[in-house]
Amino acid sequence: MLELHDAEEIPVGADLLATNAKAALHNREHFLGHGVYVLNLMSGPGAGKTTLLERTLDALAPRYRLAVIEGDVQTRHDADRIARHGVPVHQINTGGACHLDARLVHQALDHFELGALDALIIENVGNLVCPAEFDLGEHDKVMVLSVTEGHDKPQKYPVMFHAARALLLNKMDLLPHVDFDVAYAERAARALNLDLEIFRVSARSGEGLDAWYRWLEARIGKAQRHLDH
Ligand SMILES: Nc1nc2c(ncn2[C@@H]2O[C@H](COP(=O)(O)OP(=O)(O)O)[C@@H](O)[C@H]2O)c(=O)[nH]1
Ligand SMILES: [Mg+2]
Repeated sequence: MLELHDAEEIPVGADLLATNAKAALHNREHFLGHGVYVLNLMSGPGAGKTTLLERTLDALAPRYRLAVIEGDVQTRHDADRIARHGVPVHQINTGGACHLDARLVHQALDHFELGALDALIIENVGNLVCPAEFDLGEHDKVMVLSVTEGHDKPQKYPVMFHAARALLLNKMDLLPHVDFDVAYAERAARALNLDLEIFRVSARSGEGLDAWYRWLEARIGKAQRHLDH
């Protein structure tokens, strides 16, 4: 029974990823062609992606032309939150899938004028497994892990931490109330990904966010310099 299941699943999965890789390549060509930096924001549900995004938009929107794609299984709650910050936003509902894929993102691009943007931020569906496996054509994947989720998550969900260029350790304001060993979590994450940039932040208090904004500005600047050459 198990063998039959495996034999059926593996080719389907491989085919799906190959199809996604082609669509991701196509997206990347669009992004590079228009000089727009694209970030794929990933975490488990409730880690604080939308809250961090709202603060980031307020901090960077005066200097950069930004837009957002929101991914959720259902509802447009997050798109409504983002729209209140005066930034163009499009909501994707996957209807059940636990991640965005490159084709869904490509369809969403029709709602934006890419050439008029400096950066596009994609908030992925809240999930610690699937999003990391689907390339969207983005420049960077950034992960959020909140201190309420437990410091063992890098070891339990290694693919996410391996794929990310930066990690936001969020909800630091709650640290006195939870048993979360920050040094342990950071060591475990860096064991999977030596070059991982880690920011200790609180989307509530604003702690640590300036360093995150500076990093993001540098990444946007680098993408724009590539266009100039
Ligand atoms: N205490 C605290 N709560 C936070 C922080 N960031 C987000 N939250 C709360 O966590 C919940 C989930 O946040 P949300 O941004 O919707 O998470 P998402 O599902 O990852 O987009 C909300 O109730 C937020 O107000 C933080 O830094 N500190
Ligand atoms: Mg959200």
